Amino acid sequence: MNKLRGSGRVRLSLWLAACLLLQGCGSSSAVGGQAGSSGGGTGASRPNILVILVDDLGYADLSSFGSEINTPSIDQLAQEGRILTNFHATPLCATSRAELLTGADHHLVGVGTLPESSSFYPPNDETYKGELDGKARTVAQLLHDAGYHTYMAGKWHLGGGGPVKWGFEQSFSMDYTSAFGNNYAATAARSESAARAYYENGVQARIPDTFFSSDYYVDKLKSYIGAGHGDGKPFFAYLAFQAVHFPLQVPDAYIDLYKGKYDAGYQAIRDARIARQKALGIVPPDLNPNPGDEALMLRFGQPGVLTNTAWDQLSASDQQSEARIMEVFAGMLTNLDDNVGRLFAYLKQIGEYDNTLIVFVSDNGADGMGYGFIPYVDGAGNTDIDNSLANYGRPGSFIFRSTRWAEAGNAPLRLFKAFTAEGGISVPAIVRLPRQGSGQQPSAALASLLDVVPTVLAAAGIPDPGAQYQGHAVAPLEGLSLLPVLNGQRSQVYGQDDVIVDEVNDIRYVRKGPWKMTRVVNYLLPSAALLINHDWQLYNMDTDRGETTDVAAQNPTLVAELTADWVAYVNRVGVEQPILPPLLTPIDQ
Ligand SMILES: [Ca+2]
Repeated sequence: MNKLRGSGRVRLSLWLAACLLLQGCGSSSAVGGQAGSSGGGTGASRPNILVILVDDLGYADLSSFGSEINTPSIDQLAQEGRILTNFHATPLCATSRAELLTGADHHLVGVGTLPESSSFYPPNDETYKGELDGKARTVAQLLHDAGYHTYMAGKWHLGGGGPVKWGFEQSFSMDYTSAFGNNYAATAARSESAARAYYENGVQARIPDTFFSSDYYVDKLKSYIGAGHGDGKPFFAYLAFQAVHFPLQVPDAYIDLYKGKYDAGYQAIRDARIARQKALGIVPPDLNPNPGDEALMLRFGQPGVLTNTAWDQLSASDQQSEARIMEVFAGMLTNLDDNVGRLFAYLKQIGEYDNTLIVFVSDNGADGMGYGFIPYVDGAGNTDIDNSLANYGRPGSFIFRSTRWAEAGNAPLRLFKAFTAEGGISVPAIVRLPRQGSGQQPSAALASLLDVVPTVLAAAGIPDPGAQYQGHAVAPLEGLSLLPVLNGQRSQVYGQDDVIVDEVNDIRYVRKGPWKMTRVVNYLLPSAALLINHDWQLYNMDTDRGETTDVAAQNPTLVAELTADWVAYVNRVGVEQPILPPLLTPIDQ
């Protein structure tokens, strides 16, 4: 057992403050629309539905979105289907999963905040427990009722008794409230502190010593699909990878695939991604990238650099560490892609691939904080993590991308996960319709996770289920089906007067037409009051998706209008102010 170097008390307090505010404190720590004409159907022709959710995958991390990382199976999906370049999630994990599965605003289904930050809200406040509540109704329940098999493998993070309580007839999941965990099986020789329990169909499961999360989840999903295959029922399968959330880990077969690829540093990688994005049509050729030099966020985790430092200002050893972290990340993503390919190959083998609607999406932008988080096994700052350079990505390590790598992950957008800047909420999204074999040009239609359930139901031929379920009131669907856009019948999902609003832990934004009003707060300010009173910023998304020029001061009438939209949202969904503890000054100031 190693004691981490540095100021354990302050580091621990920072971690506690940040993770309580944001997300991701594991319990093992001692400190605790309208349907289009095609795609729908009834009876035997009903399509299977596969939703693949990646955790913390950035806007620019897939090669089809401009990355240098090899993701050929996902790229093939994009070539057959359609890339959505203007697709939005919430800025954090659980809130996005609530919207993906229920089609309702996350506040209205018990997930106003994450399970980890429910303590910032009054006890027993149903809106803020961070778990699906009695107002929730999942797409799995609706599809199961309609005669679908329903399967899930992966990260749940919505509490509420887990997938077995929410319409999944077969499920394998990491414990129901955890945001992350060791991707390997914990053994006496490996890290116990990041280990999680796993549950299969509601019963705690024993995982093999050979467990690696992405490999195992796909194996499980294949076994579920195979067991139900041939009885005439279509399936709904939800594959929710732990990858590529921290800890960044990958089996040895992938760990050196990208050796030396990141030695040129953050800016070179980010610039190259932006150039490819423009060539691929992911972003307009005249887009002005966010400069990516904001000092809003200091990263305080180890290993890795502690600030928003430029590459050439890093020490040689920090460069070596940072490059290795990104090599591991890239290998982890290629492993995930290989697993996606294995699942596709299996669906083709059993003759089901062509009749499957496939939705691929991330739950939020690339993570750039790390939360200063190292799992501790006792209250004295002791850990069993081995973060020696040679062990990065291997069992027992616990590493994360730094701020600068996250900016590259979200190129050309501003900031990263946990912000309502575009880098936190713009996510890669790909949809392949059943029998679609030749892709279309990327769609820039504004869309969000709230649109997935309406799209799935429309494809399955299930009418809008309204605001009642099994005799009680539930939150109705809020989004629209994407099928008209995916079918090429329409170019936009939403009109210029439609308003889209979100809030998590007092982080917020309002979208209407080309306008986006948002607040970018610094969680590490010493005073929580500064966090709450931060000013709105205003950007024109049509001309400035890089969020480079705040035009709020020049548009007071517009700010007032969007503020009224915000207040209406607060009243509609019951937004409450979090009760924030005093935050601490970063350790390197
Ligand atoms: Ca996430």
